[in-house]
Amino acid sequence: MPIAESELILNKDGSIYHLNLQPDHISDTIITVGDPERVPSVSQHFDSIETQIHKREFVTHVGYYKGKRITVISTGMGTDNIDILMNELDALVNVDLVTREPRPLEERINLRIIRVGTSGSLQADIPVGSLLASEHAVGLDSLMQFYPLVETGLEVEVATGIQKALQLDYRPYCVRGSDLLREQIGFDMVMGNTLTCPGFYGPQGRVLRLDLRLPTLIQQFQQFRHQSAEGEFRLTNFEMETAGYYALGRMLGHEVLSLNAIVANRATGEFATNSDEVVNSLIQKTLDRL
Ligand code: R1P
Ligand code: URA
Repeated sequence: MPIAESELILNKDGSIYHLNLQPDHISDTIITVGDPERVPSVSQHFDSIETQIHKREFVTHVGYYKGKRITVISTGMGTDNIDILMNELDALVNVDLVTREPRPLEERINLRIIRVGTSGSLQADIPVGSLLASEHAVGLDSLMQFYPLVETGLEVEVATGIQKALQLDYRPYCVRGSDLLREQIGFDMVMGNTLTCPGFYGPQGRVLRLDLRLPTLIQQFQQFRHQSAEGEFRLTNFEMETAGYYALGRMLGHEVLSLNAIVANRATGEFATNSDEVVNSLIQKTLDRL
C-alpha cells in the first residue's frame, strides 16, 4: 500500500516536507546539532561542501571530510523535533518517494547518526569542559507515549525507579544507544546516562521566578541509583533530545550516539567560560573518528 500524501508529505520539488531534502542529498553518516549556527562550525572543517539547504530550524550542509561524505543537520531543541528528524531521515533512505512504498527489508539502509550537543552535568565529579558519551538515555518527555518501544528489563527497572523517586504520574522511558558508535567515537569520553527533559527550566530543576512542584528535583536526580548485575546506574547529565534519538533509532534500525559537551554544572552552579571551545573540541574529535 502506498503511503498517502497526507502522511508522507513531499514538497513540489519532491523533497521531504520539513527537512527539505531529497534522498541523494544525504550520506549514511550524519552529524546532528541543536543550534543551526553550529552547522557551519562543523562544515567549516569539510574539504568541500556540495549542498546547503535549509527550512525552519533544519539547516543541512553535505560535504566531504578527509574524503568521507558527511551530512550535518541542525534540529532545533526538543524531542518533538527529533520525531520529525528521525522519521524524515528514515523515509529518505527507506521509503521509495516516487512509489511511496517502504523498501523491502533486505534493501533497508541503516544510518549512523551522531548528536553533537551541549549539556548540563548533574554530578560534581563531571566538571564543565568534560566530553560525555551517553550510554543510556532516560526520557521524561511524552514522545514514547505514542510508539510501542520495547525496553530491556534493566531499562524498565531504571525508568520505574525514576518514576517513583520523582513521584511522576507516568513512567519515563529508558533506552541504550549504539555501543558500536560509542566504542568508536566516545571511547575516551566520560560514559554517562543522560536525562532528556521536556524543557530547560522547570524540567531540569531551574528556578527563576517559578517554584517547582518537587523542590528537591535536582537532588533526587543526583542521588538516584539503580544496582544491577551490570553495576551501578546513576544519572549524569541533562539535555533535551537524546532519549528521542535512541528510542526512534532502535525502532527504525539506525545506529545512534549522543555526545555531550558539558557547559554547565548543576551541582556546583558553574557555567563554562569557554563553552564554544568545548563544543569545538567535541566537533573536531567526532569528525576525526567517523
Ligand atoms: C538547550 O540549551 C539546548 O542545548 C542542548 C539541549 O539538548 C537543548 O537542545 O543541546 P544543543 O546544544 O544541541 O541544542
Ligand atoms: N543544555 C541543556 O539542556 N541543559 C543544560 O544545562 C545545558 C545545555
